[in-house]
Amino acid sequence: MSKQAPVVGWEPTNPRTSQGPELHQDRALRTRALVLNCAAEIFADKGYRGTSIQDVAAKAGMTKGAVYFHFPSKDILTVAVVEEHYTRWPVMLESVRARKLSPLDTVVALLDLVAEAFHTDVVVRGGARLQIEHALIGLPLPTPYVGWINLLTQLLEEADEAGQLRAGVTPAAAARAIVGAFFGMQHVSETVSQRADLPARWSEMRELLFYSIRA
Ligand code: LUB
Repeated sequence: MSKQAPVVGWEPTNPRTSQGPELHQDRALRTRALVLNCAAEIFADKGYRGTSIQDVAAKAGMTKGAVYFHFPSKDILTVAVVEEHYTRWPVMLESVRARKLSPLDTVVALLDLVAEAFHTDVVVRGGARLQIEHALIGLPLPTPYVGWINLLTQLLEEADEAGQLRAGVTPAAAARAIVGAFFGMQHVSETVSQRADLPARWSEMRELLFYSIRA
């Protein structure tokens, strides 16, 4: 973990990678998003080592030079994909919060969305794989997991206050267990089935996890 930045949360840690030149131009923004998505898809399938700027350019239908204009190096592109995957979580949290569910049901609904994103969203899949491969990457990545552990701790504390937790369940310990179990599950699913079995694995894990913490 030596190259991980000592920053907690979901904020970008490398402003340079988050703002390429000419972001005020719509077309530049769209092109940048296209490159990011193409890169995420290749990173998800082939990993950091198996991905070249040339592959990304070919997939995006542009020249290597055009890719380098937006992302001056492979590592800068890599960090941008990981940072992009962290932008997904606050959006999901907001949409679940709008449903005004109980605290514990909020946790379940949120993790359902995360599980779906691991199945369908190339940026989440690519970002998660790159986070596992962080030791290969020459720039710091955002600190993993801690943002989720903090958020789930807070939601489970609310659930505890609402009498929704089984006696003896500690919110912070449960939050760490959920994040570890969830991330481990998606990694195993990626390894054995390229995440094809992820919905089934999440559904069985959800039952087990919430059975053990629900009052
Ligand atoms: C989340 C990933 C992928 C954990 O929090 C993180 O750092 C995460 C790292 O790639 O998913 C989801 C419980």
